[in-house]
Amino acid sequence: MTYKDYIKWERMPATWCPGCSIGTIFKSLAMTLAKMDRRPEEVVLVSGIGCSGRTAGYFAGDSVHTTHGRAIPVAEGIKRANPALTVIVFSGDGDLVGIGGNHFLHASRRDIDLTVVCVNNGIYGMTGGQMAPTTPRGEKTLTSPGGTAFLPLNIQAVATANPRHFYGRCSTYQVNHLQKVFKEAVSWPGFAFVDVMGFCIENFGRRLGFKSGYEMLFKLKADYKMNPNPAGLLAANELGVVKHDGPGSQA
Ligand SMILES: Cc1ncc(C[n+]2csc(CCOP(=O)(O)OP(=O)(O)O)c2C)c(N)n1
Ligand SMILES: [Mg+2]
Repeated sequence: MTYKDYIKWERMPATWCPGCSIGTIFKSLAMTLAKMDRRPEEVVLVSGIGCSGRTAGYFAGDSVHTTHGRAIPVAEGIKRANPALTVIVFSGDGDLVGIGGNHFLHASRRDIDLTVVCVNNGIYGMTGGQMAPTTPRGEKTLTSPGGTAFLPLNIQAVATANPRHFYGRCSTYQVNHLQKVFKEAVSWPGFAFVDVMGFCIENFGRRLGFKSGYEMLFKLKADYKMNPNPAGLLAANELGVVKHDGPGSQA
């Protein structure tokens, strides 16, 4: 198995803009699955709507491209119907914690055995770069030209509110760490949320003054530090894993 076995090459090139972070994140997931020797037919990939949601169409195994915000409940249905499958949700921040936020709350509360990969580019990318619940305060977007007034949703706090939890924060820059956390999340027997700091050059970065995706990648390098052993929660600028494998909500 190599990462190439998980990608529908006949559909390439992808619709993603040059310099987008989604391809790196998808390739990292494919590399992880190859290393874990999970064959494509053992995996189902479920996406919502958005640029990140297009991934379902490029996965060379069974996949579902659901409606906006509904990837998690569809994935739960698949997992319940066939618990032997590895079910992975791969979608955007707007999709998973904006419109789909209620499903995130309750699937994590019920500790459904899913891996959720959230491409966190801080924006509604596909629709032109509107402010999302993940947009950092003060940043200019299509719908907040003077800078957003609001703090972003604390995804880590929501994910770790449950006694049993797995929350990973990764970045598109640190791909070895990203693959390590993907492996841990896929192996975790319960709800695992991986918040991947990505970026959108065309509908967000240019408005902020970046000239290329490459520049945004190096901003991620500068902004985030690795914390291999967090004592409690990760600080806002830290990458790592926060997990607790105590009794789940069903125990
Ligand atoms: C019910 C519904 N509401 C709104 C939309 C319009 N819409 C399409 S994609 C999207 C945002 C996607 O943002 P995100 O999930 O962050 O993905 P990205 O494009 O940034 O990867 C929205 C609001 C829709 N398709 N369906
Ligand atoms: Mg987004």
